[in-house]
Amino acid sequence: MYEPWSEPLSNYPRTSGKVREIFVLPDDTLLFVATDRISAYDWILPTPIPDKGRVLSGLSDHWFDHLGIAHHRITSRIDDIADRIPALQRDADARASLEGRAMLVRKLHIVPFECVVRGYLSGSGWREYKAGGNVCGVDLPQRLVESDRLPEPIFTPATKAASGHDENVPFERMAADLGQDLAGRLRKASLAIYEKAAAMALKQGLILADTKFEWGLDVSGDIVLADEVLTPDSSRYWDAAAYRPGGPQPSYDKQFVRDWLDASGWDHASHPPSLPAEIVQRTRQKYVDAYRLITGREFPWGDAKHTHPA
Ligand code: Q0N
Repeated sequence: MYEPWSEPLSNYPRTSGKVREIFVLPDDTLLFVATDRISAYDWILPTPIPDKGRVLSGLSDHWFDHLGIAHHRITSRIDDIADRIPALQRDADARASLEGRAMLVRKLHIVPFECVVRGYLSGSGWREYKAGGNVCGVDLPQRLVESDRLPEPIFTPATKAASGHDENVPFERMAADLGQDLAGRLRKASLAIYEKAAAMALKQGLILADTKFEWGLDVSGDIVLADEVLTPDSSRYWDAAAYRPGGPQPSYDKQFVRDWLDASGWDHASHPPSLPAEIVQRTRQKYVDAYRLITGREFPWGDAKHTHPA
């Protein structure tokens, strides 16, 4: 995929994630770029989903605007970003391709735990519960079924595995590493944000089953919300009208992709196949729908050129 923003940023140190790029600017701020790459079954698919990065970046912006909590964003405005990057001032194509998907953020000391909050029993939480009746040391009632709502949201931290899957750990492990005070502040703030976001999502017909926060510390030692927040990539959103506990729930955003891959005969071991245009467009529409439901606003990067492919 050709990305016009890549060349003008090529002089800055870069860290590539699965679906995003982070550049370190000379003033030690970071430029986050949310790409249109999509993952499924731990693979990056060869076919991007147009505007996926803008949807996710716009959702992070929305939550940073409304959560009322300290966060790492400095600006998402492309003109403010270009003010700090000389090569962008001379390259309108690069600016256009970055707009809506780039966020300038403060460099923080990132806390080396994923701060996961679960309101429902799914994914690794369900697997742990089935095996041992608890999740990250939190005891749960007996006879819960997959995707059940929990009696109350639980905090289930995980360590960041360098490659592959994060490892769920007891809160006591996090507290031993970080200190009781910091671990307690992170748990309290993570649970509070989840509660607020889940209530807002439910009013719009979406269940926020779980979500993963990444926190940093500023120079004063205050906790600051980092990374992307409450996006479909960092969270499980389910359609409330279709919710049926007792089995896995369809993923709001990626279900067309997973269903098509399942039917394609792909073995999950070799490189994944390209997606057909129809699957791409239906998946894009799910992301755009999620943006509208969650923010209450239309996605500002229109549909026309995508819903009627040439
Ligand atoms: C940062 N990532 C990738 C670990 C890494 N505000 C920040 N300051 C300094 N560093 C980072 C941020 C942010 N956000 C974030 N790398 C550096 C995100 N994660 C993904 C999961 O594992």
